[in-house]
Amino acid sequence: MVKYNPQKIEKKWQGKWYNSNIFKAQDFSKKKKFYALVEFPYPSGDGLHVGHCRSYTALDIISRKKRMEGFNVLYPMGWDAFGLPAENYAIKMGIQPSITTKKNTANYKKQMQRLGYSFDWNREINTTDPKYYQWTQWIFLKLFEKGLAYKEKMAINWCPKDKIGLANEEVIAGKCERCGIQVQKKEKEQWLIKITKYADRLIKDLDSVDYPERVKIQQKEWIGKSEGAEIEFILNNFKKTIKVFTTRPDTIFGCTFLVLAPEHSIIEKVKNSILNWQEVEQYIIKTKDKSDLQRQENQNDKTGVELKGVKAVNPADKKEIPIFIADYIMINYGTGAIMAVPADDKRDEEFAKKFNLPIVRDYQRAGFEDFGKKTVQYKLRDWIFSRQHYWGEPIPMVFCQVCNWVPVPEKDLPVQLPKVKKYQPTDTGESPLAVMEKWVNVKCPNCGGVAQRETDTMPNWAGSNWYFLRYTDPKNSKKLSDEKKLQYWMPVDWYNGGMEHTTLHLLYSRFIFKFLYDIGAVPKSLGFEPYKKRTSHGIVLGQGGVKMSKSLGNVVNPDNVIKQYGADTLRVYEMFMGPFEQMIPWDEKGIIGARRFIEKVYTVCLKGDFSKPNSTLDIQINKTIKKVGEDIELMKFNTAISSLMILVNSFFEEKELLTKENIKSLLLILSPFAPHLAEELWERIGFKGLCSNQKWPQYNTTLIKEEKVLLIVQINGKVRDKVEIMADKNQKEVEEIILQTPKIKNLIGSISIKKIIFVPNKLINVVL
Ligand code: ANZ
Ligand code: ZN
Repeated sequence: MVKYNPQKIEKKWQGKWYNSNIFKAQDFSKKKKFYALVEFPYPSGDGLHVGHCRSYTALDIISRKKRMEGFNVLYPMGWDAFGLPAENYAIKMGIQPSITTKKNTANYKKQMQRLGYSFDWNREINTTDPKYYQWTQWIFLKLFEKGLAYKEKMAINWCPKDKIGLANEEVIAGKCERCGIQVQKKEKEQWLIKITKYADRLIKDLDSVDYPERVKIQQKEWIGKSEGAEIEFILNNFKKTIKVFTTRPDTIFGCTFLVLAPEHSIIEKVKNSILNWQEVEQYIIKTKDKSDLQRQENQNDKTGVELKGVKAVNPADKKEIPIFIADYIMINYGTGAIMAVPADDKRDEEFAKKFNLPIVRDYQRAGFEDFGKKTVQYKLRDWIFSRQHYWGEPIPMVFCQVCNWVPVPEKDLPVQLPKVKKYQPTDTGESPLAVMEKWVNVKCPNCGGVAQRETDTMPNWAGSNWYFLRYTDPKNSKKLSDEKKLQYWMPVDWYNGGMEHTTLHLLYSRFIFKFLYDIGAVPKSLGFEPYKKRTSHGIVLGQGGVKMSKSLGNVVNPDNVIKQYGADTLRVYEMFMGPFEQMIPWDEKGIIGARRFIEKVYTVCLKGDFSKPNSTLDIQINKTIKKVGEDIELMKFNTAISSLMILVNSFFEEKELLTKENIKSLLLILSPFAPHLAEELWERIGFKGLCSNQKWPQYNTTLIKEEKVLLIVQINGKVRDKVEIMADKNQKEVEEIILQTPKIKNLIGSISIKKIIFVPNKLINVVL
């Protein structure tokens, strides 16, 4: 027998698959469609990560099974290629980001093909391709046209060393992600997108999708809808009022002072009456250096300054109360001002204690609407859409002294990103594009006068907002995608991606889809949600359970694993390493185990002589077909593989009784996991066609009639109950059942369980 040689086998089958285009998704096929999506990667210089492989392998298995079940599957891949690393590399090495991107994407593609993924490469997209970002820009124009994109002066995160504006996600614990220096706040005009207008729909429509509960909760908390009231407090001696936002208007009689965010605009207006202005100004300046996170974290040690000489009147009891500024109040939530009720609010209580302010405990409760105007507040902010970076989509807007901001006419899209010599940001914090006079100076599209292009570019998220639509029609030059093709392919049936994108990409793209729906750019019949089902994989940690990172030198490169063990081994290992949604450390021993399993399959299939076609394995095979099929749908890949392992062990024991049909069944259900091996054995044993093109096997229901067993339940060795359960349940499943029965629940009460002894199909003993 020829030794198992994955390098040879895998290359051979990848060639056959990709040359014969068997993973091509057919537009308008009569078959039922299935759209499987994984988050497309940023092609970094480091290449594919074993963490990527977990997500891609999982949906590859699902896609392969769905094809075998007769679906017309769309499983596409592309590149989310704008972003900081390519720009940083350009700054360091002087190499055009477009050149590094090209090199990196080619490498990623090669790596993915080496893993045998069944992507339809005809539909490859790249967010940095002008033919793609033309439509990203088009969406921006539509947002502007509908009043959902606007420019406003805002405090942004500013790195004084790199002279660059940073997105929140680029600020790590208050420091610049690039150089580690303390980030400051700087006022800058920014483009914002009114995602807040969609806040309610983004909450409500979650009811109609199949997402993990924790994803729904995280999105709802992030949007942070809170119903409350706005109450006006009159400033004595001024013709002015301060509005506060409160969720507890009933506590107004307990309000003994007001607190404003240090940035509150009233301060400037009453400045001349503030007796301790110097002290107040000092505090305002100090606050500027703190990030929102630091302000919210530093909750135990409250700081603040009274605005001496200015007082407010509590509208409930008409008493005069002092006003403070303090950094625990955020300017961009509610009205940026609160009525402090130290008796009922912890933060206010701490503040009152520190500043010796009265705490009134037994006060009269007000009715919810006695002083209030009802309002709704959201934690969600409008989305800052400007970056002072080079490597992003140019924002297609022109500034004219006469006409103000004018959109670039649609026919002039794309606004191409010009090549620049220097990628360094400028001293003023403008993007590197600002110094490209030739590019910047244009005629006003409206009046023909002198005008300048917007030099800010879009954030990373812009290209991924709508990429799933482009896969349905990747080469369309007239529209972002053809209506009929959208109609056929959308919505995405199954989308897998990281938990870290729950409040970023996943929320942004749901919003943009709703917007495109509203303007009729996607067919109305599709409904409001782009993704029917969302799942999340747990990240892969380094050996020993620490995060994989370059500095620790524990990053596993899939290329090396493939070289040493083969792609099928890597695929099987990544799916076997643990429950899919859990974080799992990499384990070299586990890889070896996966390789042994693959070799066992190889040996048992080729050694069978099929001389005594008299199998006793039919029941187990049918059970395994059922189990593997169901487990794939539930993403219980690890238990699917373990039942395949058990089956292969039985094959070994019954070697001389194996039939060709037995082997055939095994190869069919193995092929989504280890597709190269399955193809090779399929061919060598003499079956016709490609294994990947076969029908998913049906199991024979009469053969696997579920048996029931009577299980004895003991506590501390004493028989306490007998329960009838399905045969072959594992310990965890049985525990779940018996610990829920009232009898056992009562007997255990709050006593802690020391251990559980389990004899399959017979007995479970709970030791307290
Ligand atoms: C009086 C009060 C009494 C409050 C009480 C709470 C409890 P959520 O639920 O998160 O919306 N608040 C309002 N604006 C704020 C801001 N800009 N920065 C910091 N805190 C702010 O919280 C709303 C409550 O948070 C509001 O209700 C206000 O304090 C505070 F027993 O008003 B409350
Ligand atoms: Zn003009």
